Amino acid sequence: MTIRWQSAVALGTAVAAAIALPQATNGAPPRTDVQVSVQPTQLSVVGLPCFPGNLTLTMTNTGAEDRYADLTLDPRGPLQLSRELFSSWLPAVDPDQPVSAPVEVRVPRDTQPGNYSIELEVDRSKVTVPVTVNPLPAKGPGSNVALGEQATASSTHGNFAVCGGVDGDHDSAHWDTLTGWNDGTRAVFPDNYAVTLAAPTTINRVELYTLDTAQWPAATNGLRDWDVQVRSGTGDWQTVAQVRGNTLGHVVSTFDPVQTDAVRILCLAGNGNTYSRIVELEVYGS
Ligand SMILES: [Ca+2]
Repeated sequence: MTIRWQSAVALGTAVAAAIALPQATNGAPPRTDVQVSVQPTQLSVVGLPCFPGNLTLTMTNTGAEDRYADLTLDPRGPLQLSRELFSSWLPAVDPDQPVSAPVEVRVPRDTQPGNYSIELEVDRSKVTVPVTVNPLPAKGPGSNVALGEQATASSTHGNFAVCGGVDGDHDSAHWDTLTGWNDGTRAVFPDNYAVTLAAPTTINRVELYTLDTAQWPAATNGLRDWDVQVRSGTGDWQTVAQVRGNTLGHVVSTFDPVQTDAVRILCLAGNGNTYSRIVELEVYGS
């Protein structure tokens, strides 16, 4: 069964945001004039490479003196952070001027599901961000084996995320929320978008969703010509299906069963001759 957007959200992203103030330790008043907030205040992640959790850290100097501050992040258990230190100069200005930085949270595929945390600390004042690691989605026969796996691309437009094409959301209506992949070389082809599978898998079908809305129809904005390719044991890419002259938002390519550890879309042309746009790439076995 395809995992759709709602469950993908539950797997990969998080709950409502709020402000977390530094807590006093040992009953003493807070020792810091740096206010820390984290959005969201807790995370839910899964051990798939393209489903990282994302936090935004914010420090605000609420005191009267300019200062420098170090926010340290201590991941507990198997959590892997894109940074474990956020340092910033914090001028004392009125109104207060918050300074923010993103943090990506990943867990290895074999992580034991359960509850973990990230401990944040500034001036010995601490904030705890609870992190729930969810079980991996079942990828049995008939499921989309590309879901959440590592995506790579020849280029990616700065407003987009390369993982958007394997995030479980194939609805073009969500395009503005960056749930798809858009290449970064306007009017230059070919481009390519690839996903590495968790293990060698026998597949026989690829479903590609390209941009297709009332405002941005596939016939003028979607992908037009592409090859579906699989990676061979020697690392070469072999074409297993070709699509030419497409004007639809959803195209199914079937081919003889082949075992492979990666699938690639070689994008040869886009309608409107602008960009390669993939809302979702799905890969299935027989
Ligand atoms: Ca998507």
